[in-house]
Amino acid sequence: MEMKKLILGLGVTGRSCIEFFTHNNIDFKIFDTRTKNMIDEISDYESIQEKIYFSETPKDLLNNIDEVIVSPGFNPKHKLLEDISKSSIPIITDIDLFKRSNQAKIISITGTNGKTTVVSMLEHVLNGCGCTSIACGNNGKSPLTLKENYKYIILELSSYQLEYMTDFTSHVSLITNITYDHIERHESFQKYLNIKKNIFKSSSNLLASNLIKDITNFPKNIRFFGIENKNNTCLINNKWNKKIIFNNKKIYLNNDSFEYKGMHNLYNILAVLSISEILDINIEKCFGKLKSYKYLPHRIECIKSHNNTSWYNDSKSTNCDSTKAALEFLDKDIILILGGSKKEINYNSLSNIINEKVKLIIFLGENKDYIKTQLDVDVPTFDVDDMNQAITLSKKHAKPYDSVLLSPASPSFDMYNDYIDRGIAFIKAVENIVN
Ligand code: UMA
Repeated sequence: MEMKKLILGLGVTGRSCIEFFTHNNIDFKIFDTRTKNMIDEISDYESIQEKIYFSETPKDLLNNIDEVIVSPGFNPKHKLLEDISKSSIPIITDIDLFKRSNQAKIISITGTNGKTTVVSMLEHVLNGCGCTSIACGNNGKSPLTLKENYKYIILELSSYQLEYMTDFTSHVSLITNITYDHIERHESFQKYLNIKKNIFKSSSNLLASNLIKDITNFPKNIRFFGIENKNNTCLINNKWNKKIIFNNKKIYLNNDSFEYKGMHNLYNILAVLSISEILDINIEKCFGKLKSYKYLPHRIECIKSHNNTSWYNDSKSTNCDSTKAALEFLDKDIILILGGSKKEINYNSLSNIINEKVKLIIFLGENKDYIKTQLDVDVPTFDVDDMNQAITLSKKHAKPYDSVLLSPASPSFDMYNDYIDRGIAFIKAVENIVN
């Protein structure tokens, strides 16, 4: 009897697997825990509907299955996945499938924050320096859908992907940073950290930020990047590079310089310079290309200045460290819109920076009370029910040279489809109310 593949989840990942198997004449079945009507654009799959199973697992689902491809968002505690784990059927990811069929050099990036920025910055620099490359993975583009050949494939990998990956082969692997996050899924920080460290298995060049040097035992051949505040020098591939220096706004190389957007982005820039050096790309050329990089939306994005008050959309922030980075970047007298859907986080780590820089907190989202019980702040607060109320209240309290910052330190799923949807709601409300 002919063996088949089983795809778990019909999102971006599952759809890219369908495309790949169809193109390669490989038979497959799909299972998604949701009901049919919960899945976007399901009508696209009418012609293969006999292959798709929704919500309930039929008894014979695993018959003739020789491999399972799991989507990152598929619940790891689902009974089916537990049964498969106990069986001898291998579980892999779309990334493993891709690696089987593509010979390009792989650069793998993970980290709690900054990974999408680093992959897009690196893509910009490599292409600008004549090395064809594309950023894909957790940034929303499955590598299985690539149609062209590239010299380098830059993979953004989440812990959800690294947890199930089997093929870790990479020319370069890098961790941007690791802080407390995704504990609901991984149960403890130690497990989350160990999953992230998987990225270094079978990698030729290992890189990480020096901020995480002491949090765990890394392999001996790892190289670090980072900064030293005392002498304003930069660390690239374990070497203090005296040619590259910085002050609180700009980074310099010889006679060239450009403004970086916050300390967290200085680290992202040094990550890209470190990788470029490993790839033998001239550092001056790489530095020059970084000057024309355009930061991604929804990350400390200044969307409006009105009566000398600046309005910032940082909807991408789903944990305390990214909100802390935004607060560090802005000058004080900030009106902070905080909160969203509940996740296990220690919000007290924001207390000091809030006391130092925030003049008013506006709580929006289902985790309002959870955050309040943890914060130790001496700042007035208000609760609101929707984005329009948040903006109306911010406008009322904003004075010239204040900043209004949406940086929720929380996921968006209580009120929005995702962080993009939440960021757009913020931008629309500002456009309508602030004029
Ligand atoms: N779902 C079910 N039942 C299923 C399968 C999925 O209810 O059987 C739900 C999940 O709970 C989730 C949603 O459907 O809420 C989507 O899950 P999915 O894994 O099928 O999602 P994809 O569309 O394939 O998107 C996944 C990544 N999603 C997750 O990790 C949750 C996307 O990362 C990634 O861009 C895409 O693959 C391509 O690689 C998103 C993300 O939020 C942006 N990532 C997390 C993060 O960045 O923090 C890890």
